[in-house]
Amino acid sequence: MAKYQIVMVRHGESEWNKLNKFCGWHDAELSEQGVKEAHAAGKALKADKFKFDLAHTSVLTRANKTLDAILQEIGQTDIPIQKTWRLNERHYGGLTGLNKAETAQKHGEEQVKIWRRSFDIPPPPMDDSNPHYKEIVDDPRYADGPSKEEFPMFESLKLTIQRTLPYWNDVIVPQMKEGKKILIAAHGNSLRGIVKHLDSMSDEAIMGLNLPTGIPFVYELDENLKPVVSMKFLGDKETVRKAMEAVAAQGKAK
Ligand code: DG2
Repeated sequence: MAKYQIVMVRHGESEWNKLNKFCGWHDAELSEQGVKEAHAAGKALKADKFKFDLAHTSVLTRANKTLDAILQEIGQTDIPIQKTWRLNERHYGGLTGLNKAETAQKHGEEQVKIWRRSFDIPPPPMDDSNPHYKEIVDDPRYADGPSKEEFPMFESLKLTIQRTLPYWNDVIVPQMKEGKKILIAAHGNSLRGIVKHLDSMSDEAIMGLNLPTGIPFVYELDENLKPVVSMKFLGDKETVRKAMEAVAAQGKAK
């Protein structure tokens, strides 16, 4: 029997999703379409009468603004919001700022698929020759963490999970156990990490999961935090399937 319920959503389309660029820790804004998706996500939650006690998000604008739009739509702009770098997108290292299709033309679609979806093969590291290096390492939002030692220069999904799961286990799970209704607005890969954990997906199975932007999904968990209902999207099946396929296709050479 389900004891807990939690809702997650990947942010709406960002300006860099639209340009098909590897984004990672670059702080892209939501595109116009992304703002619409975020409001539509809020409307879908409202239609299903969802209410939350608190919300978690990353420190990146695209996730923060998605959350704000949702809370506006459901009339809950007053609930506590906890922001953490641990829910950030994976750090895309030296790929940050590159166009995904052009990268596939240059290195092959197979290599881009490995960089985007393999569990433990990381992208090349970011170094100070990357035009986005300084903007990320000097960003004051990271003054309170990650520490210099933990500050990533690249992340595989495995490394992303290693910094996201402690937050899930130490912060989110205890709140759920107190009976709090929680919404998480985060990113394609930080959420894939949580999904992999909840559904005990194998390293191979997670490669096939592409999360659409701006479509909330629900988990219902039993008392041992095992899913009774997994990844139930608030959207019709066909729309969700097409949106997932479109995300997978971003790594094609065009
Ligand atoms: C995308 C995910 O992150 O890219 O960093 O480019 O969720 O913040 O838009 P998000 C990025 P893929 O892993 O799907 O290529």
